[in-house]
Formats: sequence, structure tokens, C-alpha cells
Amino acid sequence: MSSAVVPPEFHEVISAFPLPGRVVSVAPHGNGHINETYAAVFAEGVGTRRYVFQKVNHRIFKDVPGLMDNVRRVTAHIATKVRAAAGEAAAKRVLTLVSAKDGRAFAQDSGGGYWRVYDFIEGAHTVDRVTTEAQATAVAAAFGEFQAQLADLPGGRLVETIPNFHHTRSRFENFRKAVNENAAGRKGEVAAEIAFAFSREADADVLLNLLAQGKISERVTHNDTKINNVMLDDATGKTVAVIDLDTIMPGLPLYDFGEMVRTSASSTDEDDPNAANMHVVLPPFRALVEGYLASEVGGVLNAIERAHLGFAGKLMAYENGLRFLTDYLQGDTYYKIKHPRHNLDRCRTQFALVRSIEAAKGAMDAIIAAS
Ligand code: ADP
Ligand code: GN1
Ligand code: MG
Repeated sequence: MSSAVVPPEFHEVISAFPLPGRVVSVAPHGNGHINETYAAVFAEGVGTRRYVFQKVNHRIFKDVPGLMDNVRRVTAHIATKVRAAAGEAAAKRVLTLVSAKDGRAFAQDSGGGYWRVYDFIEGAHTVDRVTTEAQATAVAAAFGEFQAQLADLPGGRLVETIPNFHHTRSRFENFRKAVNENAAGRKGEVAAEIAFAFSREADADVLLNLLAQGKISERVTHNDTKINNVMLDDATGKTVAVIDLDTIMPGLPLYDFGEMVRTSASSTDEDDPNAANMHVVLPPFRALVEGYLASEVGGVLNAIERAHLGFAGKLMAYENGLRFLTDYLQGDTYYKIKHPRHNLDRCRTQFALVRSIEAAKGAMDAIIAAS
């Protein structure tokens, strides 16, 4: 069996799941920044079947059993909804958890690591960048639909898997602390980025104030609507399933929309080493607005929420830039990195995107008004 770069704990947990046959190969999979994801091929007789094994990042997600309870509730609810609306074949292609033999939604290895297994969604793929406007419309519609499907999730409030996840004021205070502590001794090198972050501090409170004033509402949201968190059909390009459900919890629809703008209406990769390549791109922005507003969730957004669709993109670029800069200042303890300046490159593209969205505000507002 080929299993280069797969940790030994993987082999410990295989037998905890009721999977048919034997594992014939396993390899790292996908481009996520947080969890460890592996695709494992199982053979039984002449056939093979793939599963996704994920080692959940326990350092970041402090309550994995609580998180997995959310995932179990959400995947079951979504499957029921999709089955009713689109039939069994469609329901089989949404994210489907394989429970462990003991009935739990995860298994633990001898080092205390948490593992979960999903059916591999076959005939589909993720992209790190949007290439067509149709793709942007489809992604926005898929996340909008997903959020609408969660509106009647039974069972009470979901566990908050990362407290204050999109609380931009709290993100800003973490950043300020990281500057003061200067744990990795990198503060001098990023003076320009620090100054930029302070110059936009007031943006951190805009949506929080609207929420406190009751002008916008909290709902159950995905909170990580990056383009590579939706699977697209290989043949048709249509959206098949929303994935990466670790941060589903109460949040603002504007955070979901803003994260789509950040990742789907931007001109280059989040980690492009040349931040000058980064700017907002208006045709996919228009496509996102249209796809989101046409989805079921469009009908529940009020005028204030609609008016902030562009600002939401700027806020998510700012928040992610703050988070990357904080991680750089703290010595790269949160995100996976591939080289020492990775978080700094990511921060710079995000701050370039903030500037670009500010410059394009008039054009973006006109698009929203026309949609
Ligand atoms: P992370 O939190 O690290 O981003 P994800 O859950 O998004 O982890 O998974 C990382 C990548 O693995 C995804 O972008 C996707 O390409 C792939 N992936 C995840 N789940 C599945 C699945 N059930 N079937 C096929 N590919 C998957
Ligand atoms: C992380 O897990 P992934 O790669 O989809 C992060 C998001 C950030 C994103 C930046 C749990 O997303 O919040 O916006 O990186 N997820 C978590 O690319 O922190
Ligand atoms: Mg992901």
C-alpha cells in the first residue's frame, strides 16, 4: 500500500470505522489550511471505494465532540432536505458522515487525535479560484440555499466551535495583543501592515453595531464560504455539496457573503507573493450578488443587509488579513504554512483587496442597487 506522508495514527483508526474491504492506498488530499485530509481507497472483491479521513485540528477546535455533534445534525438535516427537494441520487452526493463502530461520529487515536470519515464525493472537485461568472453565481446560490436549508434545523442552538469566530472587534484585539507581545520578533518587519490594520480599525465594529441595534439578524451560517468549500460536478460544473462544516454556528449572512466576495470576486490567489496582483473583480461580484439574492436566502435579507453586501467583502478581507498578520506576529501557530513568509503574503493580498474594494465602492453599490 502506498502511504507516504500519511501519519501512523491513520492506521490505528481505520479499524474503528465499519468500512468494507481493506485499504489499498492513502494520500493527502485538498488544500485546506486547518485539518489534515486524506483520501483512502478501499478494495473489496473487484471493486474499490474511496473515503475521506480527516484528522480534526484539535488545537483550534477545542470541543471536537461538540463540533462533531453539530456536523452530525447538519449533515442529517441537509440530506433530508436534499432528498425531499431533489431525490435520492442528489442526497447521496451531499457530505455524508460514516459513524464509528461504537456509534460515535469520530474515533480517537492513541495520541488523543480525533478522526472522522466521510464518503468520498466522487465525480466532483473543488477549485481555489473562480474561473467563470456562472461558477460564481452557482457558488453563491449553493451557499444561499444551504443557509436557507439550515433555517429550521431542529435541536436547539449549535455549539459555537470557535468562540467569536467572526467577531471582528475581538479579532482586532487579538491582533493588538500580538503586536504588543511581538512573540516572533517580527514586528519591525511588518510596520506598514500594522499601520494599515490600525487605520481601518473602525470597520471592525460596523456590523457588530448594526447587530447590537437589532438592524441585522443572526442566523445559522456556514462561516467559511471559501470557494474550495463547495464541490463542483466534474461533468457539468454544477454545485454538488457544501463541505467543511466545522464552523457552522450562529453568525451573520453577511459574513458568508463577504467570504464569497473575498475568495470568488478577487483577481488572484490568497497567497500570491505579489500583492499588487490582488484586486476586486466586478463581473464575478455581480454574479455573486445575483446568485445570492436569487437564492432562498435573498428573500430574507433586509435593505440594510443588502446595502452591506460590498462592505461585507471588504470586512472579510480585512478580518482575514488581520488574522494572517496576527499569526505571522505570533510565529505561525494557527494556519498551515508552506514557507516562512506565507502568512505575510496572505496578509498583504487581503489588505490590497481591502484597498481595492474601497476604491470600487461606487461601482459595487451600483451593482447591488441594480440587482
Ligand atoms: P479544511 O478545514 O482543512 O479546509 P476541508 O473539509 O475543506 O478541510 O477539506 C479539504 C479539502 O478536501 C476540500 O477543499 C476538498 O477538496 C476535499 N474534500 C473534503 N471532503 C471531501 C469529500 N467528502 N469528498 C471529496 N473531497 C473532499
Ligand atoms: C481557513 O479551513 P479552511 O482552509 O477552509 C479558516 C478560515 C479562513 C481561511 C483563509 C477554521 O479555512 O476562517 O478564512 O482559512 N478556517 C478556520 O483561507 O479558521
Ligand atoms: Mg476547507
